[in-house]
Amino acid sequence: MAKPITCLAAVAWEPNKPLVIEEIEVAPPKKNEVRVRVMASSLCHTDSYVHQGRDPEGVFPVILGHEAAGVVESVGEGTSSVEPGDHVILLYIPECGKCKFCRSGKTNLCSVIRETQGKGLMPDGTSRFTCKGKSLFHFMGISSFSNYTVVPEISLVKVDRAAPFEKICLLGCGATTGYGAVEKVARVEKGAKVAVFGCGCVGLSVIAAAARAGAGMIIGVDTNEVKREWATKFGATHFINPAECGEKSIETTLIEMTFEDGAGGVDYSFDCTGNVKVMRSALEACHKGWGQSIVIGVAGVGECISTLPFQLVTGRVWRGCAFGGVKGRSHLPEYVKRYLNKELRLDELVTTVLPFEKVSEGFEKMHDSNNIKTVLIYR
Ligand code: NAD
Ligand code: DAO
Ligand code: ZN
Repeated sequence: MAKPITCLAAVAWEPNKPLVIEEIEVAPPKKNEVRVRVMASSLCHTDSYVHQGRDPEGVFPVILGHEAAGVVESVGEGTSSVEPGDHVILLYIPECGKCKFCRSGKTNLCSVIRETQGKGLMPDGTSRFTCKGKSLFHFMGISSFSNYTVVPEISLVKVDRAAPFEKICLLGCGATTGYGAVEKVARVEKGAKVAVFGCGCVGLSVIAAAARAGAGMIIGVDTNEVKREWATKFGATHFINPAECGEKSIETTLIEMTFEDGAGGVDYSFDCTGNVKVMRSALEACHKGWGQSIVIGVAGVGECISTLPFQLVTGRVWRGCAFGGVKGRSHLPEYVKRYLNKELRLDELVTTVLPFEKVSEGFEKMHDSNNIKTVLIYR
């Protein structure tokens, strides 16, 4: 029978106050739960957004972190898909395989633990974390800024042991989101014309996936000039900094660049910025009759998107996806294999590696325009 573990975690006691490395207690996993030793966790904007108190549904005190890989330490009763020692990636979108959403075959948005996960609790409505006599909330069902965490069995997936934790943690969110959006949502075909707005980890993964799909034209768009070289390195055939467009809008520029047989516009566009104005440009840069724009970026709470309805009446399609439409337990083992076979690019996306205790420095690094991904390594 597993016992409580005492370990270190970065605790966000209050919004917008520095994270504090504290000694915490992690309770044993209950029925259908797994306790995981976190080995690597990368930083994502959602961690920072919630930490800053910008999500009104964010609860504190909390252990943040949701993009992670580790080793199974112990399993609760009834757990059958993993055992101690297995290497796993943690999943903020679980996959139960049984709920209405999983059974539909139309979405990856498994909803069986949605309510408790959204409240920062495990499915039984309680927390597994305690610090100084206080219960701490879980985050996105993961809480990886801790040496140990407990997650439902449906919120992790066993992967090949040959894969390095400090790279495959990116498959827990950013990289998978980009690849999935191209392959599972848009289904970009050979020769297609693609525009990618925002060339961070997500946008670069979109570019790499579009290149792999054989897209004929891949146009990276970013306001940060540094991203020209990054986009090109990942497979963009063109790059535009909107500042270069002068009086013209970025959408007009893209329509002109792709003009052929009397009409212009891209077959697929992807918003990887989270800026609602950019989302509109991305839609309006699409080809009349069939162009699809995929919203990936997460906008600020309460922000709305808009366009003229005529844009949709004339056949452009606005879609969105979370985690690239990828079903974690069904699809991620294959993504890990593809990484090991050098068919999926993760290595170059990791620009900073820090010991876990320097997580606050990692948050600072997110503002550095040369930084793509910061990975925390755990001892
Ligand atoms: P990032 O900050 O590393 O990259 C964003 C890029 O957009 C930067 O290079 C920035 O210079 C560029 N940018 C900003 N404003 C722009 C503008 N007006 N025009 C063109 N480019 C502009 O972020 P990331 O980690 O790549 O994530 C991208 C977005 O995707 C974020 O909003 C993130 O929250 C979201 N996200 C969504 C999912 C999902 O499942 N839907 C998953 C992960 C991340
Ligand atoms: O099922 O209602 C639901 C919500 C599922 C999670 C959606 C996540 C959206 C994007 C995440 C951003 C980056 C971590
Ligand atoms: Zn489900």
